[in-house]
Amino acid sequence: MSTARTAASTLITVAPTGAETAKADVPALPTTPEELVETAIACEQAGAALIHIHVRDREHQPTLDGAFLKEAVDGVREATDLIVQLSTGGAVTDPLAQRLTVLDADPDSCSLTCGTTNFGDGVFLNPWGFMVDLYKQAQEREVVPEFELFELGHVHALRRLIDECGMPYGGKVHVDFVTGVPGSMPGTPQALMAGVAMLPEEVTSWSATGIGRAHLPIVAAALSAGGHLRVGMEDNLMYAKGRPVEHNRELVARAAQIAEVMQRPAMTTTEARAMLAIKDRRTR
Ligand code: KMH
Ligand code: ZN
Repeated sequence: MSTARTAASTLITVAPTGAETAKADVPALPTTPEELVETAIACEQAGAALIHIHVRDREHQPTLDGAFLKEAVDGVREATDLIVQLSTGGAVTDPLAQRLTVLDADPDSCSLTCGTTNFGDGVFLNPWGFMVDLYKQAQEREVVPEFELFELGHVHALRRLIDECGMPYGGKVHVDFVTGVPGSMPGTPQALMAGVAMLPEEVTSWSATGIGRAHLPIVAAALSAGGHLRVGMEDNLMYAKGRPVEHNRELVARAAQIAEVMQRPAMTTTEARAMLAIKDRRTR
């Protein structure tokens, strides 16, 4: 593992909503534009520097409709200094062609999953041609991709992507290990460290998230190994045993607290923008 990748501070990404949880089951999930912006403001104050957004429609259903995406990007950008990242993964039922339209909403960053994976009872499709099309579109539009790695094979696919398509806009390569999805890479420090050991030299920073009960072990493992953190209700709905998350801010605040104790305090949005080479699209 390269020590050059270990930052003095910690990028905290918040993934507040996701596409899998129903609002009816978890009323605290931010699904309206107002709730999303309120969440973004609170999470920035608690230590987040990047927000990974999945948008819901007025019935609280996941959507990739361009108008809803643009509303979310503009709303969060106006109210905060957070790096605005749109999910291009959407829900497992979203067609690939529609997932390729996400960058029309002009985000700062986009997720780019490096291969197909089991996703609970479903399959999260990311064929090679889709990855290449999305990557080239991100390069052309100067959007910084975050490479999502659910499997060790995805690390190898990232190597192939860089070899065949070159470096991302800005010249930085940031990856996020998504661990603990049922049927995919387990949420264990051992699996995470295997992935970190395989990262291409071009990778300049990495973060990790653990789904469900893998949440805290992965926070601790990532911080110990020089990685950054992703937290939020997309990945984890329980703050502690028997205690549901009431607001995404709680997960961000706890991550910031642990990072502080580990002498790697939460990164400012300015530091995060520099680390990821984000193009400045802010209007205020
Ligand atoms: N909702 C999952 C099927 C991403 O945002 O790019 C995919 C996902 C990854 O959440
Ligand atoms: Zn996502």
